[in-house]
Amino acid sequence: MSESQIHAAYAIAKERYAEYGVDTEKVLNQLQDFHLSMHCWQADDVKGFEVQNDAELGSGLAVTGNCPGAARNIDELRQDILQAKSLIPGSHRLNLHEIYGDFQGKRVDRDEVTVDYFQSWIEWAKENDTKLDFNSSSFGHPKSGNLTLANPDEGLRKFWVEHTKRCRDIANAMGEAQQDACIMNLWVHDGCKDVSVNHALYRNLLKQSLDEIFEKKQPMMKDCIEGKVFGMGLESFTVGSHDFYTAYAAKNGQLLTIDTGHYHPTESPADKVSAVLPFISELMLHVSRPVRWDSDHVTIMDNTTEELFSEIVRAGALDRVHYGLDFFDGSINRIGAYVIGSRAAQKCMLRALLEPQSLISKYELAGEGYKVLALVEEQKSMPWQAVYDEFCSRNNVPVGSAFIQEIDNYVANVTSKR
Ligand code: RNT
Ligand code: ZN
Repeated sequence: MSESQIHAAYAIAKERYAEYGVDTEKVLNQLQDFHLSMHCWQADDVKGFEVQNDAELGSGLAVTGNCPGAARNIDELRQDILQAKSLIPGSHRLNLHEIYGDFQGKRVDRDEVTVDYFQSWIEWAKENDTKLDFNSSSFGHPKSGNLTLANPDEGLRKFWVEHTKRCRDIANAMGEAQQDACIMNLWVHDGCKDVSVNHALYRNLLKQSLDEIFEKKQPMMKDCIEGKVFGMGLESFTVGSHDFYTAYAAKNGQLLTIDTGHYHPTESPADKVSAVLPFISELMLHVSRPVRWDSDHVTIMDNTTEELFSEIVRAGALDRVHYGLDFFDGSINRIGAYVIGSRAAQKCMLRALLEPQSLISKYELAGEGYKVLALVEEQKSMPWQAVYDEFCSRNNVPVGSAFIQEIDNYVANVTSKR
């Protein structure tokens, strides 16, 4: 499609939305202000750069697929992230896990990590106009086992408490350097494979660990806590369940992370937005795609993601949500995975923003149910895609599937040589 065709299609879309009282120029500005936190771990199948670490990923997580070209070191990962970003409209953050430190060939255990190992990331982020978010890493380590922060072995529990405290220091330093709070996510896999009777013990231990971890005030970072239904190999019980963290966050003021892959298949992550926002100040999202289980497939425009973003917009909560991605598919081109997943998330947000909310709301409050249904249905076939094309064009990134050619070139020139 030529530039003039893109603009012509947009002009028509603009008029059609205006008929419903929706200002597409305002929406384009809102979309420009919608920043994803791109997870670094799609680039290398969650391996990270620890020198000592040849442990399996484990801890309830699994990556499948062996598409060639994965990033093998920090330089390759940075190059891949920049390549992906060049194909995604807008400006986006980068979400690092602790295992992605710049360890320079040194063995640094998880309870020894300091901001020194993230200095080069802070500089890289500044040079590339990118803000950083952060995660403590409890998986893929000889001490990971089935229990970390909820471990009855005091030595092991303290090891992971120390790790997580240090991660908060690092996140705070990142926040200071970028003059914008760094969002640090805490997820631990702790759970049981089979029938177990000490659930209360584990949950009290997790609470105790969290109390210790969050004791220190860290003004330039925000803590978020992420629950889950189950992990592979830990199918029967999860210490940090959604209820546990919702209660903890509501009581203690942390952010709650909603990972779209972490609920029962018929449970709606979208429905949680308006349920928890009266009690929880802000949310972090992990936008993912569970296929039959928490498989972390690449985000697409599915009902879950569309409904989730619509609920955020309808709740007037755009400024109370942080939008992290969390998928890792090793079976397809990894840059392609970033571009498809990020664009899909943006499209879901765009459609949510284009909804003529005040009109529909008026009908609903007047008891005119069929009009609500009619308008919500009608939105599905409105020309939102012309608005997205215009957004890509204004951001100087390929429109539509034209990014495929760019990725092919990158494979030919870069990743095929790895
Ligand atoms: C695991 C959680 C967690 C991880 C990342 C790597 O089920 O979703 O967020 O995917 O931290
Ligand atoms: Zn997650």
